Amino acid sequence: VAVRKQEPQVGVVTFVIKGRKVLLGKRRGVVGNGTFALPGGHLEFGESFEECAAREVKEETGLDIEKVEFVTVTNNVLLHEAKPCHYVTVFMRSVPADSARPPETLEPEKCDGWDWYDWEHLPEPLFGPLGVMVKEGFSPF
Ligand code: 8DG
Ligand code: MG
Ligand code: MG
Repeated sequence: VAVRKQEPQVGVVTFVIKGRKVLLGKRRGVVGNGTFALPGGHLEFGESFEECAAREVKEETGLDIEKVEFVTVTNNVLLHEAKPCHYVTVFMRSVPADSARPPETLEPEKCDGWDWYDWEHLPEPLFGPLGVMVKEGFSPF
């Protein structure tokens, strides 16, 4: 059996902000199944963080975003997931280009659906890395 060397990967995830609300979706899959997380995914070769953020939000929700900016980076060693993994996660912030447009569930095998959630009343459980930040008092505003 060939054993693939495990290496850290780069995730880019985005707070899409509308007033005091953020866009979250319930994850499906081997990492963070059933938890609420930001739209995002893997940085592709040659991409800027801003490009990756906009691409992933578009692919996953159909929304276009503007004013994309870097917020913070965290190191996430997720050994207790169904598929153990290690992500350097880059958190970005943005606003929707059209605030009236509803998000679409474009990857139903990866997400149960997207919705806007008030920052003061976030759904539970949050996906591990996001939950830790929120518990520590982080705010994307
Ligand atoms: P891709 O094929 O579209 O590139 O990847 P994906 O299927 O959309 O990847 P993902 O799992 O949604 O995101 C990549 C990793 O980023 C994820 O496995 C762990 C890390 N990550 C965090 N926090 C968050 C978050 O809030 N949302 C998302 N989507 N990923 C996060 O550390
Ligand atoms: Mg993706
Ligand atoms: Mg994703």
